[in-house]
Amino acid sequence: MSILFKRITPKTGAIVTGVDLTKPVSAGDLKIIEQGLLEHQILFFRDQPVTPQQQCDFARFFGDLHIHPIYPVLPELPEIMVIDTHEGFLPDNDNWHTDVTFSQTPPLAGILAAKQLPSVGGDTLWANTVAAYDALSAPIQKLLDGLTAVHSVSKSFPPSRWANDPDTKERYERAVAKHPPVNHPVVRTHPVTGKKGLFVNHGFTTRINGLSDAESDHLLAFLFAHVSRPEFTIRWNWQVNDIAFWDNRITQHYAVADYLPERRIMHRATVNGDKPF
Ligand SMILES: O=C(O)CCC(=O)C(=O)O
Ligand SMILES: [Fe+2]
Repeated sequence: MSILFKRITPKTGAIVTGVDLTKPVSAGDLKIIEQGLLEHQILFFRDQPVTPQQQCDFARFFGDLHIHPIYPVLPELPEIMVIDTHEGFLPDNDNWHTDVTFSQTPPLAGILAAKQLPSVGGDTLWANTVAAYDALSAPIQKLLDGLTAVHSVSKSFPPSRWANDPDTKERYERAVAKHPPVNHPVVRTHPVTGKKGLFVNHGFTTRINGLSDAESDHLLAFLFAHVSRPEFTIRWNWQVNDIAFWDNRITQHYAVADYLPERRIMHRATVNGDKPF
């Protein structure tokens, strides 16, 4: 078997064939996949019924794994975050975001496996933030290049959802205390490819530093809308045992919440990343 990448759009996303993630993947194949991720930003693998342990083993080749401080995780393997959404646990990823940008060192990548799906719906979209940055005019790129913005955990994880429930309150309050708002560059340089991507997201970014409130609000609103233009995005219609692997440094994603009252279960392994520059 040799690994092949089939593009989904000209710049973003590819389907990978010729690899079985339920078996140890050779060092050579892992390198090919890593290169593919840099080229395509988001990779999709079909028919990969991985166990949580196999998912972690695959993810670990790319770096140490992150344990989410708020979201539910598997008790026996906390490196697996569980997104089990239904009428009793409502989806909250239906906004454009880059994962965990409330951290000083947001994740390098997310690896998401579809475990249980609604009969229809529950797609996920990804946006290529390099393509979005490249499409801006030179004067706007120049303006953004020197700016930083504030990212806050409570924008996507509000106390109204997490601090009122006695089951989640204590862990939530510890997470918020440990993660005060952080500053990141508005335009991030990819540490491997050197490409620049927009690094503000609707999920966590609250303010652009050095601007008035009105300037920050309007500029952020423009950038959030810009990054989600169809030209920079792909939409994935999941099958059970699909895996998506995205470069979290230069993408955003949006989980479409159109399937209630049906249930949807996803497992995510998350690879730690570096401080953005
Ligand atoms: O459930 C999904 O499709 C994506 C959820 C999400 O935002 C994530 O896994 O980081
Ligand atoms: Fe996410």
